Amino acid sequence: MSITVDRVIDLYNLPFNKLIFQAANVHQENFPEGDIELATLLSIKTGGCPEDCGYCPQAARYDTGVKPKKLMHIDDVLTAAKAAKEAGSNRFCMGAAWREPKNRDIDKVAAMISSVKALGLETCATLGMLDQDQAQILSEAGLDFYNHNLDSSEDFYGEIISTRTYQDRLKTLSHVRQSGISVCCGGIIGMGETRAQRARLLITLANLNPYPESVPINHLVPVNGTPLSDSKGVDSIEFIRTIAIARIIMPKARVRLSAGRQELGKEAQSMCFVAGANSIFYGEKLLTTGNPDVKNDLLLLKELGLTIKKNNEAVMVV
Ligand code: SAM
Ligand code: DTB
Ligand code: SF4
Repeated sequence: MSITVDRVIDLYNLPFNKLIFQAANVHQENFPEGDIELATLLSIKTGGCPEDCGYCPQAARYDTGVKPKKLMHIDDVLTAAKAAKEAGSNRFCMGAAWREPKNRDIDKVAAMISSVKALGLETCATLGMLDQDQAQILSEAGLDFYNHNLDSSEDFYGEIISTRTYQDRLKTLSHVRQSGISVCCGGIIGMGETRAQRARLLITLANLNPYPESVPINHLVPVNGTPLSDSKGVDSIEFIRTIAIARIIMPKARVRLSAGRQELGKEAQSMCFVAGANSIFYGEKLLTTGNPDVKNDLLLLKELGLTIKKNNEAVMVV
């Protein structure tokens, strides 16, 4: 049965306590271990992107101070992946500032994926739009997840991106799904959208058939030089509500508390975990912007008595 706007708006309008209680129950039923998944990001190709995504520090057309860098050498990617594993990460996500990869890039990234997987890490990549053949090659290389976000609801999308359509994004998601790779797809909150538009993003995600296995909920990181640098974001309570609703309407997804954790503080992050977030980006850098340091993240998880996912088991943070 598809989820309706009215149902999601009703959830947003619940008293905060009731919403969080409902979300925490759904979380407990579907993830009895309650473990947190740690995913480390690496920007394997940085900046110089031809797209015009209004939030993005890597778009060539905005003066953000990001220095463009060519595709990394596989040895350097493996060094970073080993360090991530050593630090306790479970998943390694390789991101490239491309509109879409060229076929020769796909072969290089496929080699990186196989080697990262051989280290015993889950693999994820986010490389822009993919055609069916490219998705197939990545799948055969051992790619576990492909990240491609819808970013916003369809009716707000045109205000932030003009160089690729919502339909283009849905098409890539369908190629990923067809190739047998698990889907990682979410969006950004705090770009100036209304609550109804946030609700419509969540509904579109939940009504993908099946819904994504991983749902990153990013809080906009406002970057100087981008059109959204002065965006006022959203209040942390609205952000926590959004996480709770994602948990309720996509009960079995890993809901990732993604970009913007530095601004959230430990209490708001803890509320996100109570509301059903069970994954974070782990490591001092996202792609080009900062992320809380590993030491503080482990301290927070320990303080909360939360376990982390390691080789499909929940283990205590030491
Ligand atoms: N170029 C590829 C693409 O767009 O699909 C992959 C990399 S792109 C940086 C991945 C995602 O990062 C975007 O879809 C967006 O959701 C997120 N992102 C980028 N800049 C952000 C920002 N300033 N704040 C929050 N999320 C951001
Ligand atoms: C996602 O949803 N968020 C991550 C990941 N998928 C690739 C990226 C966040 C990027 C934040 C801005 C930056 O560091 O460049
Ligand atoms: Fe390019 Fe991706 Fe940034 Fe858009 S989000 S400008 S496609 S790197």
